[in-house]
Amino acid sequence: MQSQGQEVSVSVDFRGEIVNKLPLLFGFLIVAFLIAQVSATNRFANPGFETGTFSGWNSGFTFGSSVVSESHSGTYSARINQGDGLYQTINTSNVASYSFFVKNLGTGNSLIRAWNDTTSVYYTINAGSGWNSIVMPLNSSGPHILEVIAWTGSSYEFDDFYAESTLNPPVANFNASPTSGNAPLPIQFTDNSTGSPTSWSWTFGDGGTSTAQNPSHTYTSVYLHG
Ligand SMILES: [Ca+2]
Repeated sequence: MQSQGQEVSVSVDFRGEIVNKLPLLFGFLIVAFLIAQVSATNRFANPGFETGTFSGWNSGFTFGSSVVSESHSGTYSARINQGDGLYQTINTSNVASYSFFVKNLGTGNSLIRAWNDTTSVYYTINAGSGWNSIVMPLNSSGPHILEVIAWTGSSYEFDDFYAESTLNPPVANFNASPTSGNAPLPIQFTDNSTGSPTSWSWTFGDGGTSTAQNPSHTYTSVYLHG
């Protein structure tokens, strides 16, 4: 029902992990670890609310919405009256859900409506229940429209919107060559992870670490790693 929206960056924040057991090296077992991660720089939290405005959000209806100083966290939250809504478009392919907190300010249990790319999902928010945590699954690859509407009841407050990425998480994988030899032994580690990781965290088992994608590490002495 929305024909336009602002694009914002969205976050991704997850990790995969694998343990690769190298063959016996110098007669001892060396274990190297790789954690492949996707950058978390795109995560966003209720943009605009904490500045006291709706910056970054579009209101599909013009009546009744306000940013108020009562808040779930930070300084402000968004107050939405019945029939009003908020939405924004996030142009990313790596978001599996978004989450937010909502409080029913009315006296009866009532409904909010959220959009999950293809259909509306209704959540009953009980009066007097305080802040409710909602996780809204998304079911397409994006871009996504994050949308909430105060469907029935009187008014609600919303706060702390997060886009969460668990879709297509990276799966860490790597190989190493050579896997045996005399010290000092330089070993080339090659990242074979899937899921387009943007950062890597290597632990070589002898106290050495690296954040390079394809690091070389020289084992200078025998080291036993449990
Ligand atoms: Ca807040």
